[in-house]
Amino acid sequence: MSFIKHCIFDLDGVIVDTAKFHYLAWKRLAKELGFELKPIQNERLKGVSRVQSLEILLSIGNIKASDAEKSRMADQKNEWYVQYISSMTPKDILPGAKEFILKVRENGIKTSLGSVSKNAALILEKIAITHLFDCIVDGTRITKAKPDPQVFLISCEELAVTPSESVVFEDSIAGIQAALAGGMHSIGIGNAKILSMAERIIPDFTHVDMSILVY
Ligand code: B16
Ligand code: MG
Repeated sequence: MSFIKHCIFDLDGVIVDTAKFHYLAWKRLAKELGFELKPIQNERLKGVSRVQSLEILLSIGNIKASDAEKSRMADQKNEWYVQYISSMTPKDILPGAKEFILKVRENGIKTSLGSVSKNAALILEKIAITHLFDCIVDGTRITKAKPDPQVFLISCEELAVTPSESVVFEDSIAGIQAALAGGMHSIGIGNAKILSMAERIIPDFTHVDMSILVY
């Protein structure tokens, strides 16, 4: 039996439901470009960087664009997204998530944020939980987005824990792939069919206790 020393939490879709705002903004951009972005297609955009998400969106719509046009589209999407998240408050934290993070900390386990979002600091500030993380790694600190494990490996290194002593909580396929590639344990949050490659899967943080951290 081994105990986890470090929990890494993804942000979008794990601590807050900003995944729905990303979807709304990408869907709005797709509509402007003349096609519909379906929820199942949107799964491919989750967890990957803004630039990669745009490339996937354009390939879904079969649309060619110059670098300047792509940059304008990404800026426009982010403008809409920032508008959507601007009204967030601590009430937007997903059920049980803050309580679980607090319990993890009470048990002497380190906590990190592992998000590829460049808006992560703004969101953490809005929901007032910045102080609950020993290490924050976001889109401004990485050169490679999920499924590359860099976003999770940085916190392991900074907190001097091994990947095998760490567990990643993720809602995206790319994020689970990143945890597997980095040698961390993985717990999928959400749909078991979509996240089938995760080691363990829970629907959300309600009714979860510390026993989930025993391997
Ligand atoms: P931004 P996470 C990711 O955050 C989202 O899941 C993904 O859909 C988004 O494209 C990415 O952040 C970049 O976000 O445009 O705000 O920089 O899930 O890693 O917390
Ligand atoms: Mg996510």
